[in-house]
Amino acid sequence: MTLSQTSPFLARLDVDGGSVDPSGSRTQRRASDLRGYFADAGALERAIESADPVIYEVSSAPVPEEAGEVPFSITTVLPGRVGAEFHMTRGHGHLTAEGEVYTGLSGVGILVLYDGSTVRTLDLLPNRTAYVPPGWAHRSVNVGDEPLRFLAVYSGAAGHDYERVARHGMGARVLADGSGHRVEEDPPAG
Ligand code: S6P
Ligand code: ZN
Repeated sequence: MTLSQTSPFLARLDVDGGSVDPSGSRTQRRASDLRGYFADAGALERAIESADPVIYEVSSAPVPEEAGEVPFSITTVLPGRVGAEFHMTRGHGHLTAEGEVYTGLSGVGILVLYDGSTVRTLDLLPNRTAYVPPGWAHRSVNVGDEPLRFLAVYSGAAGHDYERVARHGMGARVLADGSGHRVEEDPPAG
């Protein structure tokens, strides 16, 4: 058995600040990083021109993305919309057949899962853990008025495939509907 180069450690989850302490990296995605992801491209360009807001950020624990390791991170999706579509992550699948768990920390969200033909949605809520089976692409959407925060725990061997979602989408979009939301089919073009 290979011993990890990572020493055992205890991390503090700063839910209000959306960070893991100690933190390995913190990544911000602004509207300008998300061209091509939202249905209303015009609304996205207007958002970029006005303030280029942060849509989401990820604070990761200092765990290497290597086989055998178990990285974890807090994602914060800020509240808001681009046109009718709620703020969301880019979404990705894993490069290997590895699952993942998401545990809600604060706010109200929808986890969209897509296996290439079937769409499933799960509520992302505090004290609920959503299971992402191997082979399902996943995207998190903030449908509330507060920041959506969740803890993701995944295999260091998983890798991230952004290409498939960037090209073919997630099979559905989460849109505002009155004071609530609705999930609309978004089949891949062609
Ligand atoms: C990693 C895990 C999350 C996401 C994060 C941002 O496997 O699913 O940490 O990376 O929520 O989403 P995305 O789609 O930009 O990686
Ligand atoms: Zn993932």
